Amino acid sequence: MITLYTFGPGFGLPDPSPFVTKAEVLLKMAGLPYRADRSGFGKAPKGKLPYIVDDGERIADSTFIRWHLEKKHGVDFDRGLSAGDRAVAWAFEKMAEDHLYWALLDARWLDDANFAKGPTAFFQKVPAPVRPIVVGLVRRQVRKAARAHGIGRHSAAEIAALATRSIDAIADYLGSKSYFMGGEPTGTDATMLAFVAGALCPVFDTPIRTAAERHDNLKRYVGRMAARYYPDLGEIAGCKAAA
Ligand SMILES: N[C@@H](CCC(=O)N[C@@H](CS)C(=O)NCC(=O)O)C(=O)O
Repeated sequence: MITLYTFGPGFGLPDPSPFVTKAEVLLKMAGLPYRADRSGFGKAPKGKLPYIVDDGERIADSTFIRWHLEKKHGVDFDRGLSAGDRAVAWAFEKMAEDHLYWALLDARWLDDANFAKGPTAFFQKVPAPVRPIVVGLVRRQVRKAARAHGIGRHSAAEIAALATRSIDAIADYLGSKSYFMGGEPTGTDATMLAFVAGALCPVFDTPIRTAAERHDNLKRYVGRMAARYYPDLGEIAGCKAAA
């Protein structure tokens, strides 16, 4: 049985981490039995979640998890897609993971009001007397990482403009299709659900959410994906599960 290391559901999302959500949806798409374990962060091979343990083998990073499932378990998440479609899918995926993600991180962690409504909960287990110090340290690390990435060098308005462009691109490409690449789900839907739901998350007040809420097709898409992969949750990011 595969073990998927997660943070656990939060903020109305299957997991606060879009990368964990992506990995979980891929496991669900593959139809492979797995169990979720919330105790793995301290032992994460790359210091990040998700990672999986499959038959004693540890695989870290959602993309390497995908490739592992494809190779070891013979899954083709993109079956039916042409080489050109696979290229488009990859490009959208990386836009979400390496661009939109940073705008979401900035909005959740570096905006004081959003931080207080969300990530602050991750520190509940830290003893109260040292909590403000730990919180300050971690937020400084996030700020430093965002600066190193580059997004952290922009103004709030500039970050909002970049993120909005990505959200609009996702909505425009999805268009009236049921799933991102067509009538049936493919691997990229795992990523798109994770990031679109993250953008729509009603816990946080962000320009990214405002941009996503302008697109009814994105809300319906999250509801459709919720119905298919998380029927037990009933809704994701406030979007009711509906086929
Ligand atoms: N490229 C990685 C990214 C994973 C990632 O950034 N995970 C974040 C949560 S969204 C994390 O664990 N961060 C903890 C940290 O950096 O200390 C993947 O695709 O899995």
